[in-house]
Formats: sequence, C-alpha cells, structure tokens
Amino acid sequence: AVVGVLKWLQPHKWNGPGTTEHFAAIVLGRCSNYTQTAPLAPRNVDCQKIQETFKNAFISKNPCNITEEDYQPLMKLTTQTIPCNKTLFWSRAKQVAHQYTQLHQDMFTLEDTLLGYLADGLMWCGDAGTSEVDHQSCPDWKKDCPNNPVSVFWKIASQRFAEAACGVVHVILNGTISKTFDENSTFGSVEVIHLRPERVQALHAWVIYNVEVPSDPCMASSINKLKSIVTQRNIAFRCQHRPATYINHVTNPERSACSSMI
Ligand code: N1C
Repeated sequence: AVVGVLKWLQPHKWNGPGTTEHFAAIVLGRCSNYTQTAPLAPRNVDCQKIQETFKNAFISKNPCNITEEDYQPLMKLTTQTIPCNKTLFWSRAKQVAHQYTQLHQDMFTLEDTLLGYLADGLMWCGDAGTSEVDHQSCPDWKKDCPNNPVSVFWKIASQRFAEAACGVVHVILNGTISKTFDENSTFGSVEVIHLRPERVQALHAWVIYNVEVPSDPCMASSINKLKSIVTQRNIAFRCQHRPATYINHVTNPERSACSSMI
C-alpha cells in the first residue's frame, strides 16, 4: 500500500493524460461490439488477438520512439474495405461528422471503421523496461514528443484510410474557426497528401457554420489553399457551405421543412 501511495506522489513523467483506465478491456469490448453490429465489419476477427497486438505495438517501448512499423501488425489485422464514394474525412468537426454518419450509415469516417472505432477517445502509452501501461501520464505531442503512441497511431491510421479511399470523397470542415482548412491538421498534413489521384476523382468539402454567415465560407482563404493543393494533385474540388442544422434537421424528418434538405 505504501508503494502504491508513493507512486501517486511521484511527479508525472509526461505532460499528457495517462493511459485510459481499463484500456485493454475497452479495446476488447469495442472490438466484439463492432464485429457483431457494424455494417461492413470484417469477418473472422479474433478480438483477443487484436487487443494483444494493439498492446504489443507500444508496451515495453520508449513512448517517444514509436514508429509506423510498431503498428504494422495491428494494421494488418484490421484491414477493411470502404466502398467508393463513401469515405468521409473531417477536420475540427468531429462531432458533426459523427452525427452525420450515424444518420447516413452508408458513409464512413475513420471512427466508423474497426481500427478507428477501437481507439477513438482513448489514451495509451507504456515505457521501456516495464510491461505495464502508464496510467499516470503519456507524452504530449507538443510539450514532450511527436512520436508518441497515440499520435503515431492516428497518423498511420489516417494515412491508410486516405490511401484506400476511392471515387468522390467528402470532408466536413468547421466554418466557425479562422483556419477552416489547416495545413497542419491531420486532414491537411496526412490525408489530403495521401489521396490517390488515380483512385479519387473529386474531393467535396462541406463547410459547416452555426448561424447566418456574412459571406460565403467557401470563399475563405484557407479553402482556396485547399482547392489549390487538391487541384494541383489532379483531383477535382468542390465546396459547399451547410448550416449545422442541416445535420440536425435529418433527426426530425417529420418536419416537412427538413425533408427538402436531405
Ligand atoms: O487533425 P484533424 O482534426 O484534421 O484530423 C481529422 C482527420 C479525420 O479525417 C480522420 O480521418 O484525421 C483522421 N483522424 C481521426 O479519425 C481521429 N480520431 C480521433 C485524426 N485524428 C483523430 N483523433 C484525435 O483527434 C487525434 O488525437 C488527433 O490528434 C485529433 C485531431 O483532431 P482535429 O484537429 O479536429
């Protein structure tokens, strides 16, 4: 007991929150839930093995030296095919994007795939010389190191998600912030760059705003930047602005004013 108390009194090693309590049990539970209920769930999935492989990617390793190779075994076990025209990216608009895919179950964000579903909202890290996860703290991307288990995971998962996309792909962007498109976001720095022009015909952006906007959010300079990056890669680009109620409206289909918006 004394040792346990002393552990808590030690200064935290890192600046980020520690591994989510019950990390392994949550991953296992989410895996069985997903494989039993999700449309497009991969078949013959061994959730116990997935949970162990996930842990092995970062356990007993320096949490500032995680590489993409560390996650290769997990990536292999969770490969999943999303049909063309059904991929939805988002940046700084996670909630709206997920509300959208809840209502339109044929569209998929990364969190609607097994891999993203397993990890969404969780924290995890270990340390060299121990086979335990660190519940006290994990490295923060900015304050500690970029190559930490969580950041490397989202980077490689996002990259693979973008590489696999085909047809017309969509992105939901946040029109209420100045950097509606941010080149430093995962969407801007990983996904846009890994779309394959030979597979992806067009990127359609939906810029979401809350209230009446004074000018067209698609005319914002950051959207122009996105347009030039995408068109230079030989992928067509289209932008439309949509009120946040467009998403919520669909939840009230009995309101006739809404049906025309679907
Ligand atoms: O940096 P972002 O958004 O532009 O990343 C979003 C973009 C999406 O299109 C996803 O496909 O990248 C993918 N992605 C996730 O799915 C995801 N789930 C949870 C990237 N990051 C994800 N997270 C966590 O949110 C992760 O910790 C990362 O650092 C943030 C990024 O959120 P953002 O800045 O709003």
